[in-house]
Amino acid sequence: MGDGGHTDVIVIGAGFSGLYALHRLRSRGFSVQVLEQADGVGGTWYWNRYPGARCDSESYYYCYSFDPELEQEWRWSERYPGQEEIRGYLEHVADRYDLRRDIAFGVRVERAERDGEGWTVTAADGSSRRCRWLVTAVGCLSTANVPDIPGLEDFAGEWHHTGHWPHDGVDVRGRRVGVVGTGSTGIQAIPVLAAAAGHLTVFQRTANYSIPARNAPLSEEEMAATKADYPAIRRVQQGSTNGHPFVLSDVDVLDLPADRRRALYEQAWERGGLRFRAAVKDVLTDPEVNADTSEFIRAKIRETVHDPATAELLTPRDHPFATKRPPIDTHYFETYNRPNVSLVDVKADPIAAVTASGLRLESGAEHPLDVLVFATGFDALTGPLLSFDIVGRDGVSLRETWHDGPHTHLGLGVAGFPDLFTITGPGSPSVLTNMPTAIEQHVDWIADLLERLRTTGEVAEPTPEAEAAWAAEVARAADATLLPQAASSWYLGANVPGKARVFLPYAGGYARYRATCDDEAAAGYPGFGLGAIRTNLANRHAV
Ligand code: NA7
Repeated sequence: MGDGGHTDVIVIGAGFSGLYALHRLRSRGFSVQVLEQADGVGGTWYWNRYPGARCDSESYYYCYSFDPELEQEWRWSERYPGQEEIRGYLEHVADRYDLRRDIAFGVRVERAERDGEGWTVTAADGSSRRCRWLVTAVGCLSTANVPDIPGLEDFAGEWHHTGHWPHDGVDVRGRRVGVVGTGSTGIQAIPVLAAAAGHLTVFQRTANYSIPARNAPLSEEEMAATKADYPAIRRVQQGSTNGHPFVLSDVDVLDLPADRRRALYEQAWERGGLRFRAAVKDVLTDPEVNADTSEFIRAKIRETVHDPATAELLTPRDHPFATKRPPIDTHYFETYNRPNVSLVDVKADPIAAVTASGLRLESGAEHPLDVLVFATGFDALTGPLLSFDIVGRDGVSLRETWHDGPHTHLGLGVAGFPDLFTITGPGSPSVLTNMPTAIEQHVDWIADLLERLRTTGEVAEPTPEAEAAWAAEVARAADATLLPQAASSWYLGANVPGKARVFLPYAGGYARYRATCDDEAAAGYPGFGLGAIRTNLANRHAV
């Protein structure tokens, strides 16, 4: 196919990041083309349509903050937004800011190659487009991880990964359903599937901590109070560790007498959601505090699940609370009290094969199934960037460059890949924060840098020294927490066989990260090979 044109910027992806990048860059006078493989906007929220799909951040702050009018006009219906509502919100944003005219849907990028002073982007349909600056907005959790289990092709029933759920749903009524995986996704889907299925079998490898979400409809009064308070809410988010609008507790739980400590935990449990973690100071840095909190949650599991053997199997003992992504749920543990739900320990007796009629374990035990659901997660952070070819300066691919693990400067750019910017790339706080907050910060920062590049004609490319220093800081920040203790966590890339074990997101906190990015900009972007602006211009004139 012929030439698809030339724009200042090509943005790959039309989820939260891509939509905002288009809006922000266009408002700064750049011509922008967004390429999106789906036939609609939404990114993660376009694809993840599994039953119970819902955000763990609360709706009033899992949204854009760039336009106060948008904040005032949108009405969220529940404490946590469901998938359809988030997709509706993003469609509204696309319409409201007239974004669709610069988005090409159904275009799957296969290759992006550095080409002279710009990039050539080639799609699966053979079309190619050129730009000066390439911005990836491909998300962190968009490359499905389907385990390589022998025999899957022989399964006579239907199987689905939760991240590619059929758009017209899956009828599980009266059928025998199996779910593999008890991460955030499995924990959301299991109660909803159990309510409809004839029988649900959960194949659990690792027991997980989960906190009740306490989802509920939002009243007019609550919504009005939030809308009146938005400027203050946004200020708290900007100064926070995780981009959430709540302040972390300053109470040392271990100094409290037993009854007050218990009351603190109970109150946090009642409030529910990710606020539970925020109520326990140092829970991610102090092993003793974490052990105490973990024990509280284990006791809750025992209280909730009637059958003691099932309760024990559901009790996490191999990693501290919140060192893997902490799920939140609606009646997850209660679901195991249903007569149509059974739990199978596939750590003790691993899955050996998929057969025509179901799953077979290593012991030879057979579990007949009509529907098999893989809630087995994603090749996180690097997967989306390596799912197509990005070829930089000197013909070197990103895949080769990151063979031993990703290295970036600030999660925003990669040495050897001039004028490429990676929104929420590895090494940025991304998945450890409220994503829209992290995304807006990245896009605004990139937009400022592009304005400078447009004026000066410079090329931005991280220096190897800056990357090495940032890698050291990412490792230091992770090591200052208990996070690396969860050996099988996707934060470490450990969920994908053969993937390099590197702690992927930046755990130093959103506010600290933002300040680091601001310092980089104020210094004239030295980590991106640029100098103080006056020196550069003088050099250019001298030439
Ligand atoms: P996760 O958090 O990666 O969870 C995947 C689950 O699937 C987890 O329980 C895994 O067990 C399990 N798993 C993966 N492969 C297998 C095999 N081969 N056999 C048995 N069990 C397996 O993905 P989610 O989709 O739940 O969540 C991802 C993020 O999306 C979430 O954190 C939110 O940010 C949104 P394991 O723990 O590895 O033993």
